[in-house]
Amino acid sequence: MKDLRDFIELLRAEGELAVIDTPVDPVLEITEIADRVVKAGGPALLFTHPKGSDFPVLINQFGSDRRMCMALRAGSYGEVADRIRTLAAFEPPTGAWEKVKALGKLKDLAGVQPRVVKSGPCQEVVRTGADIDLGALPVLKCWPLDAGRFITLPLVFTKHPVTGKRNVGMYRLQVYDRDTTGMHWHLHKDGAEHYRVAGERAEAASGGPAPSAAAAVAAVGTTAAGRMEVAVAIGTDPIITYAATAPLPGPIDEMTFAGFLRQEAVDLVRCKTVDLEVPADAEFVLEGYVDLSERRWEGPFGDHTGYYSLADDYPVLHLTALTHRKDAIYSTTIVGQAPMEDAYLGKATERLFLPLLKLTLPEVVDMDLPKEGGFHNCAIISVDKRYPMHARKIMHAVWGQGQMQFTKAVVVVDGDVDVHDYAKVAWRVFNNVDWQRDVTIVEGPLDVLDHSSPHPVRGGKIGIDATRKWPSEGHDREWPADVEMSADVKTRVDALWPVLGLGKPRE
Ligand SMILES: Cc1cc2nc3c(=O)[nH]c(=O)nc-3n(C[C@H](O)[C@H](O)[C@H](O)COP(=O)(O)O)c2cc1C
Ligand SMILES: [Mn+2]
Repeated sequence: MKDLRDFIELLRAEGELAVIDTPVDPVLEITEIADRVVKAGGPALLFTHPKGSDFPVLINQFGSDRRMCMALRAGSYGEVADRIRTLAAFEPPTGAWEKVKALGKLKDLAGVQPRVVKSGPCQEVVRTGADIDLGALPVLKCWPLDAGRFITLPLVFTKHPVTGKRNVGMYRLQVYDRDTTGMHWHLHKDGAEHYRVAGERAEAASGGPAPSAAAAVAAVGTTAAGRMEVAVAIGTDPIITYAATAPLPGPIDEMTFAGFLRQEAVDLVRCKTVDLEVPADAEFVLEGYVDLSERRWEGPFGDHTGYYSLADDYPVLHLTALTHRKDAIYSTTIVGQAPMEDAYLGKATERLFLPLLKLTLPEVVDMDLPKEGGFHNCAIISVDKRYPMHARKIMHAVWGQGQMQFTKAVVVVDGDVDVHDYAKVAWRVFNNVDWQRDVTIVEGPLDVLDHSSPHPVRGGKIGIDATRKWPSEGHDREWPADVEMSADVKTRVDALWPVLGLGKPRE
């Protein structure tokens, strides 16, 4: 499997695809259909006749655990997490057998760096100048109060203006006209950081505020005219699409991560009008630039919090080329009230990044990021508690950890609690917490999408310590035991059960 159409064929063969030939409007109608289907656990949808466009629309490709795992080439999230854990273990080989195993790990990493190839199907059709028309694409208007049509599953490629390192992030694009869109990279994201550094350098070059040391180095991906180049791929191998959503540390190339995940290097092709490379097998590619001083009103947009994200000023992407396959398929998603398709992308991240979190926090047993909290509003974390106030340490570590910094509520439970069983978590929280002693409220950065704080991008966060309290934590009273039946009685009743006439035994 190397591209989106291979995945579509796999979905078809596995009974995971419904093809809809009836003409359907990308304005609101596809949303209503896809919303009903994802909430019912239904298949991926291929609309062959979206109204107003010759290109078919694929939606809900990731919309179940099974399809998400198919995209990851794995039987379960755990399989992928295991590969990441072994890779991250850094254990020096000891015996001969260990050395052989270490070689296997190295092989895992060799050959996963992206390679640049001469040509690719994403450039079968090249449109420039007046031939560029985003209106030809079946871009969805997702929700009634959306400001317009939004490209919702784009892979945005930029290079760091100083280091030249590539970043790929998924940032939605509001279509303004034939050849301009919004560029909704949030303040904290890597694309926005590239843009910030490029702006700083342009200011220094034009004799503005004090030039930074960085400005002395030749610029990468920026032109003299105060622009930063951007390329956008739409419709790729789903593992590449997933990689663009993954919360990797800035310097790590999402395309190398994708290569590692699929155990095969990603083929990239040079863009036609900008100095960037994009997946050779993509369905569509937008090439262009953002002006370093231009901003335009973006949004509102029905977002994955289940609310409309508020309109704000964002950079503008100007297209210099639109390239695509001859029979390109437009790949998209909708977000809104959970569960939606992105819940499965989020679940994959929760599972795949747990082993990486455990590298610095080995006492963490498990974590659950409820989709109802949009993955950044709540984290439930179980911990093998080793010293007084350990739960507080976990809270602060989470608030200092990459995109987990946005977590508005961190709930810490003991290591024997199943964090995915919300009823059990609620039982522990409602009974174990002294609301005066066990709560920590802090202030810090918030996700751009938060609407609850009186100020944008900063506000309050809560940590709840729902672990059993120890005398060394100032809890001098006895801590009661869980009410549970003893194992020998359970075994006796198991044996008795068939003759009691009470139906199927309890799980
Ligand atoms: C469907 C979908 C849409 C997203 N839209 C945006 C967006 O518009 N702006 C944004 O900053 N992040 C958005 N994200 C989240 C980012 O893709 C995610 O934080 C990613 O890690 C960013 O990459 P980066 O760390 O390289 O900046 C979206 C994620 C998904 C799954
Ligand atoms: Mn990144």
